[in-house]
Amino acid sequence: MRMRPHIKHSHTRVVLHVGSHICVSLLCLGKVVGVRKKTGLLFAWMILGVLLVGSLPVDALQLAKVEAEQATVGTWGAVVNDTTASGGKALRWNKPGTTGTLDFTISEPADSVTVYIKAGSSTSRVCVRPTVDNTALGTQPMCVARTQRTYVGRTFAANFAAGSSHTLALAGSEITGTDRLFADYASFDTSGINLPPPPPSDDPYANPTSTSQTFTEGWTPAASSVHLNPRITCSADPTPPNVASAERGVNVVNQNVVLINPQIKGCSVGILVRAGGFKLLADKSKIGYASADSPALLSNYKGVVFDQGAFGYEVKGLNGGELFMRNNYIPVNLQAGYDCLIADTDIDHPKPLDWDPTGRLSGIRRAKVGIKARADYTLLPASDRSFHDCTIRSNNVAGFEEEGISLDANGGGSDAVTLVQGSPRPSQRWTQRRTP
Ligand SMILES: [Ca+2]
Repeated sequence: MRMRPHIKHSHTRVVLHVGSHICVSLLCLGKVVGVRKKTGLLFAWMILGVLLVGSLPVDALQLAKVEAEQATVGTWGAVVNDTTASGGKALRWNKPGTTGTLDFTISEPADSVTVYIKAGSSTSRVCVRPTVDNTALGTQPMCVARTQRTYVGRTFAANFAAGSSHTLALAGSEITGTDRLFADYASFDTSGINLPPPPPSDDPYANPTSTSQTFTEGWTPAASSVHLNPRITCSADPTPPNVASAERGVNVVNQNVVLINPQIKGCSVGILVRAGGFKLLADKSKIGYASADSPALLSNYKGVVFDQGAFGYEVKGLNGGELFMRNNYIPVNLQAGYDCLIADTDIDHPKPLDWDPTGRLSGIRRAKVGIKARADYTLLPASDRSFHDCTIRSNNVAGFEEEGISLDANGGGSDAVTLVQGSPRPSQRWTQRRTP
């Protein structure tokens, strides 16, 4: 779906159009279309129109399960009912003892066995050592603390052939006094043998360049470096000044920098991007994942600015993550670029603050604009002064003075600039007057 500003001469190419395939459910075009949205609180959701749901990978794990309670029990124990156990039953030791052997076969080779045990009314740890085909597994028994009152599995490496019959026995030990040991079952993992080695993790950022490291103001990450939970505090000022060069958190001037779950506070500009391939990610499964109370970007005049040289950049969540930004005056500012994605942000500015005056606004104020696409004619390459193929979707923006998500244009200083690319007839020109 195509979205473009409401102009009548659709056969001319508008310099500033967002994307060629996005669906915008709510967008304040403000000055562009001459409609001024001014509201203290507005939630804006931008949802990508098409969701592609691929088939999920089949879980390759195959487990052959052998219940402990099937084994022959000596005078050292008993088979007991246990609603928390597999099959509703478990094997209980009152004192050390070894089960009779359990015969089993597996249809595929197995490379490990996992035994599930727990402690009962024990005063010390209890232990089990499994034996398969008369060979004890592991260099020593597996033990659980006396406080381990729910079944927990421990895995032993093994190498069992498929097809032939095997025997399992479980030897309980360190069971003294009132100690009690329960065994539920053993499972044989038949997924991993005689198959190609598993592909590398599909996490391209599994080995970050740095983790939870504190950097100083003006930090310049190396090209293609990945930083998990990088931390920068420019100042303790809740309303840093609007001075781009004064307090800059991260200088992205190298290609393909990735920041995951950052914590950037008190900067005039939190992240200034002037290179391609930058990614700002919020990964819920990793350390430093932010929240409304501990946001990724906090108290910056501008949070992240995509400046001249920025393209192919992404702001998005991974594993259900959202990028939390709180009390930034202009949290996301797109001035240049193409092939962009701004998604999965949670932006709010709950209370007015005494931010520096910026022309029109005066007095205490909240965020000016949550996500501001303000393509700057002078920053765009002369060969193609379009700001194109930027998708803005699934952002939750609240607490701003002007617009939640805004598409705007900066003509580069002139009161009346042509924003139509090509050579339109004068009557087809679309002009914009800068804010007085
Ligand atoms: Ca069981």
